[in-house]
Amino acid sequence: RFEYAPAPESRAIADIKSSYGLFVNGAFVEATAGKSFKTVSPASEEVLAEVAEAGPADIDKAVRAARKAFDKVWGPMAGRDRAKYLFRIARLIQERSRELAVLESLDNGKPIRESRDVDLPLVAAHFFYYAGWADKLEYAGAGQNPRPIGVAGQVIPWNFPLLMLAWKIAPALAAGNTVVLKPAETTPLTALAFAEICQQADLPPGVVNIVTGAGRTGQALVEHEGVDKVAFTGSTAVGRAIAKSVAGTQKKVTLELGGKAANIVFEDAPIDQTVEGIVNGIFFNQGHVCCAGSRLLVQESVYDEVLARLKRRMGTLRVGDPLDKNTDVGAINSPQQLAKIRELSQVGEDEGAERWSPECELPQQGYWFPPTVFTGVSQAHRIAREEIFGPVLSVLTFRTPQEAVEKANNTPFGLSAGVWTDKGSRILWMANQLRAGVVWANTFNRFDPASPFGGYKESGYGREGGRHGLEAYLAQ
Ligand code: TXE
Repeated sequence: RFEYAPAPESRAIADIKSSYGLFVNGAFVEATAGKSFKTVSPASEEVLAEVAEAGPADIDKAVRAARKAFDKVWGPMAGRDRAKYLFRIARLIQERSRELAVLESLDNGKPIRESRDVDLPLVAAHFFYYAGWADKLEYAGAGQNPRPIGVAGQVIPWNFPLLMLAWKIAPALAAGNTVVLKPAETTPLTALAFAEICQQADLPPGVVNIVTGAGRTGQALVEHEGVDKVAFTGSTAVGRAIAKSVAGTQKKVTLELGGKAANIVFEDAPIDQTVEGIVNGIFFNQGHVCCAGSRLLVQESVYDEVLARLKRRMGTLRVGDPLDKNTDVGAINSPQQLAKIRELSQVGEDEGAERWSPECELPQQGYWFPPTVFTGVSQAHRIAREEIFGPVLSVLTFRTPQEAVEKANNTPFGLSAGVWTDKGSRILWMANQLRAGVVWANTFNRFDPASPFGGYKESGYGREGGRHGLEAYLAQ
């Protein structure tokens, strides 16, 4: 084993305060009812900070501030001037990226190598990309004279806290909307650091408001009558509840929900690259990824070889301290998520699938789950149908391309899929057959601000990213 271990990234650089207020109308304020909650590092269970919990009165203030900023400043502003603010925000994110990466890894549990090399560069890239659109909206597909919708109420999850914020805020602002955003209750810190960046960038007060809290805060936000557009990323159950609660109102809605992606390996696939892609597909970000390649479909003729190599590679993954630059798999974000992963893994065993994990020592403190693979999985098994949202892979087999397509599409979700083959014509055929918003070929979990992302079926509706991502923030 490779034993070189550089010093962990210093947590001091994150400069965490002991308590945080809400960010409303350009300033940090206390919650009206004085309530707060704690955010905890999932790797150590240490309390990182006390964070204000927004109630209905705070949501009302934030939505009013957003409305005023929309009517008086941001809506009427020329696109080229909005672009200047977005470029400034993008550059500030780059300047503060080391600090933000450490903060993200502490609050979320993800390996620093991922927050530093994947999340933060993509966060900045989204602001740069949408800054470029702000003065070119007539090409965004909403007619010659595109208009913003108004106040956007945005609710995001905990798996990519700052990146989900960028996916939501950058296109909304570029199109001329103002925003009230609620980060997830287990990962509020980078959204609050982003609020400081808005101040540094001299963004007019009220254009961005950050309201922290749990589900009921999110519910109060999406149900507020001053919100014109709702954007949600999270569980299918909550997405469904939100769709119901806004039905019959004028609010526009986009939902990005769960997934159960098939990662499909044909016998002619380049084996080394494929095994790396399988590992990246399911163990990246501890599998807390809506488009994770959680169902591996392997052509029978190469099953033994793929499984042997996959297990060998899994044995080299390092699970542990998110701030250690050698860590491959970090901490599970919360005890609730850990309980869900444990429960579904137990169901997998009970239903007769065979469970395997490499030997690995898990830390005593914190929330951990080893990289796990289930073989002998059939389509009826719950671990082949339900989103586990953890480092757990279910393996199925197929003989023909047609069978691969049928199995891949046999899911209530339709967010993403992967195809591994040497044959170009097969990639195109598969991409057309698969009911998934994104189909990767000979790669997985690759993102680009210019590419639209979103699902079919229970994975939600609407697209984020690219020109399509702007349409959701423009009045038709
Ligand atoms: O999600 P929730 P949870 C899936 C994944 C995971 C499961 C549960 O399978 O195991 O969902 O995760 C806010 N009105 N995904 O419980 O509850 C909440 O505060 C308005 C997939 O964390 O959906 C948080 O900010 N908002 C997914 C956000 O919704 C409400 C990412 C997401 O939390 C609300 C996350 C309500 N009634 C989980 N209730 C993906 N697509 O990437 C909660 N919230």
